[in-house]
Amino acid sequence: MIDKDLIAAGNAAQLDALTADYEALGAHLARRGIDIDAIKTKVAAYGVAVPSWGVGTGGTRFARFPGGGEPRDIFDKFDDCGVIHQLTAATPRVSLHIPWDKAPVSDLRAKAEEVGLGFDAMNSNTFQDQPGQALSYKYGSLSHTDPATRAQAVEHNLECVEIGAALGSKALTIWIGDGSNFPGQTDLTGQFERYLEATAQIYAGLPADWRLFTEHKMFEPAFYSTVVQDWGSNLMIAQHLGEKAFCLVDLGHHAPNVNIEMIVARLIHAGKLGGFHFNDSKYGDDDLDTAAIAPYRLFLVFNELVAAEGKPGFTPAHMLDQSHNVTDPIESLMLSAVEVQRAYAQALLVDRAALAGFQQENDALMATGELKAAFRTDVGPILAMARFEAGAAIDPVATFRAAGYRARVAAERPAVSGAGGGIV
Ligand SMILES: [Mn+2]
Repeated sequence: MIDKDLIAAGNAAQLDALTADYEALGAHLARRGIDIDAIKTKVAAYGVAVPSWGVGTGGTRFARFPGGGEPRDIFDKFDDCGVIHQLTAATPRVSLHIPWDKAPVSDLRAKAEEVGLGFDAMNSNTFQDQPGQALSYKYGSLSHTDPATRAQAVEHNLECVEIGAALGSKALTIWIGDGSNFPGQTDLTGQFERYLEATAQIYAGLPADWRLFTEHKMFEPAFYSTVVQDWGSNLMIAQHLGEKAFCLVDLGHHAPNVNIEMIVARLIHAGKLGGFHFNDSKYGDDDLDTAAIAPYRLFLVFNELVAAEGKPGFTPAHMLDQSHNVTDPIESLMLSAVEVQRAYAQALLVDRAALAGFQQENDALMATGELKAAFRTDVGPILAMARFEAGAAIDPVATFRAAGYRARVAAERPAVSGAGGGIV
């Protein structure tokens, strides 16, 4: 972890400037009828989960260039995730991936407690074969034509639930690579029905207070069709399974230019929005850093979420899901967590009564201007002040670099190669 004195020293050097910026922004927001401290309180209570696989250097479908000091196992990953939360106070939970993160439950619990983190949704893996696995997922898992292969995939998911229940997780996220690469390769209807039947068996094994998240994805690794291709298929699945089943929206899993905030609105209407995998994309499932490409789109998603705040049972799960090829994963994840917080804070600034009035009067110009006014407000001082008051770093990246953490773990952790990327 990072030395507390180092964080304090960095903060002390920046506190006067931050205080001046915060007060200036507070005066500006007060003129708009907004209490800056109320926004700060909501931001401080907001958290986004970090995926365990995100702290390793990811890669593309073509290659992986390992970075220094990459985590060797889940315990190293917990250390890295602990640093992210220590410096941002924005990532209180880690999302585990089985089997990549498999370890004795008591050891996992002890490590999480040591670094001050909780457990978010569990992630199963039937999109690749593991050593010693009896039946291959080459031609599918939960939707495979062979009943024994489907049963194996169901069994794996139930094991993930069992491990998660022992850890204190409350959700299972399923993403499968099932689909087809050629027209005619599969019976599109039969494959979907086999998936529904298998997933219902997983659903039946969920503890009473758990949620099941299914994640749609338009393409990759199957390039002609995927079983859970889009939010429509996903909604059918959630409605078929029952009240504990919800749809998970990964921002990169749609066709270019798809209106994701409208999908979010529709899933909210249906009571089936389970949560998010935040990342950004230019072309496909690029898994770029959140808000690196389209920060306004992220804001518009949060605009829908803030509008739905307070609805009964509306508690979507928020997680980052990125692949870091050319940056330090810890730095990317810290900044991405801050970007998600930023979109949330900006969305909180929208005058919802004014917006509703403009919409009612069909005043498109003023309505869109209301959103732009919120988006263009620099809420950075609110986020930094929330971090400072939580004992985190006013400038997380500068503090991380000053601490020399990467060099330190690089000396302890031997260089690793290929395995365990993770673009889902
Ligand atoms: Mn994802």
